[in-house]
Amino acid sequence: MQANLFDDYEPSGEAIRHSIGNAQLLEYPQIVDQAQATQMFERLIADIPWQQEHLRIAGKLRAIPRLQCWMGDSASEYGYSGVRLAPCPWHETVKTIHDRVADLSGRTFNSVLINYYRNGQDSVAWHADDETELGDTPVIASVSLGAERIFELKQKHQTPAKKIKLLLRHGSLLIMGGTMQQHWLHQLPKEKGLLEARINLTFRNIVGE
Ligand SMILES: O=C(O)CCC(=O)C(=O)O
Ligand SMILES: [Mn+2]
Repeated sequence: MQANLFDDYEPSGEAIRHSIGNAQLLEYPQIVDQAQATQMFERLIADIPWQQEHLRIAGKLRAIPRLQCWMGDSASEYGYSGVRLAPCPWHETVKTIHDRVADLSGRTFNSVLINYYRNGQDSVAWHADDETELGDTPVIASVSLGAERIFELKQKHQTPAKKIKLLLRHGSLLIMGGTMQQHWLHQLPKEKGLLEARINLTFRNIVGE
């Protein structure tokens, strides 16, 4: 059992702690320098076996608005909204990013969902990363490469629901922890006119392996 990151761990000076009630967010604006982030971005675009996943909505199979790759230790099969993903083996660059995240957070992760947003028309809708295989209070470490995008958070059970917007920068890390996934939803909205691509890597731990 790893220590609770947010209770027992004092983040280094470069971290911004967002205190939002019972949920916890840590933001590291730059975990690798810009040139290295660009190199990583280009390598991942070229090397990752990107997949187009589909969801069944109202009886129709629809392509989700982004490409994805599920990567990790071989036992970390993962499912959401009826889609089951078998992991690809770790890519060297993803492992390098993982190790940087592990250094900063004091945690290791056995899997990562990688999203490729080709332009501002790609997005992810309101959801929480609350699948049972992630446990009750998952720590999700989210690394952004490429185009800056707005990331929105919204309270689940409050009226009016509090909403928070963050700008996710090239080479940044956002760590969501505590009861964040129980009490908040998050999304990456579409952005009109944006032509540049973005990659997001959400490192996760599948429990019970
Ligand atoms: O792209 C992002 O910043 C968020 C992705 C996300 O929420 C997810 O993959 O579950
Ligand atoms: Mn998510």
